[in-house]
Amino acid sequence: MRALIVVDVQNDFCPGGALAVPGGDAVIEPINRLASQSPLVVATRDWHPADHGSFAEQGGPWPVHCVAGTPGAELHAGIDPELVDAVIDKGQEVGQEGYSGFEGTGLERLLREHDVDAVDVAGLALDYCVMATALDARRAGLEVTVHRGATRAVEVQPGDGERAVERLRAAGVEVVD
Ligand code: VGL
Ligand code: ZN
Repeated sequence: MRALIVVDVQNDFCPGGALAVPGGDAVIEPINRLASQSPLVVATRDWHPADHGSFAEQGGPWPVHCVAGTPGAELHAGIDPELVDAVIDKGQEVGQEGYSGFEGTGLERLLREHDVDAVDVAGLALDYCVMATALDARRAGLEVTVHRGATRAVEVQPGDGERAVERLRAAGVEVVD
């Protein structure tokens, strides 16, 4: 059985959000298309406490973003909620980055319960949470396909998106357009 993992398509990662990924909202249409063809769709949310260690005011690298329960942490309204079967929140521990949807969550168990052996991965951001989630899916022994056209990279450093693709391929992840 296949599943689609929709990574962090939240208001704060889309244009106008606190940690906007350039062109972040361009992933919505292709994701809805993938989701409409997928038997199981799991959406992850970055879901941080207000004093999360990744925030600049705590000495971390990022502006405050995706604080649990705030509008910025909601899934973008363009993602068709009818197509989403489950939502997995991550990054809830102050001291854990929580880039991967598998880190400290019930995602692996959920996939096993549904006999998932292959996952499609899309969403935001390619060079952080999409990459970390896809790499962990490989480590969990799943067949993994990242749909690049349904992702966008933050590119803190130019080229980070391309480097993420190289790392993914080196780990045995299939990266398609
Ligand atoms: C993400 C930076 C900080 C992501 C999450 O979803 O890629 N990036 N938190
Ligand atoms: Zn975060």
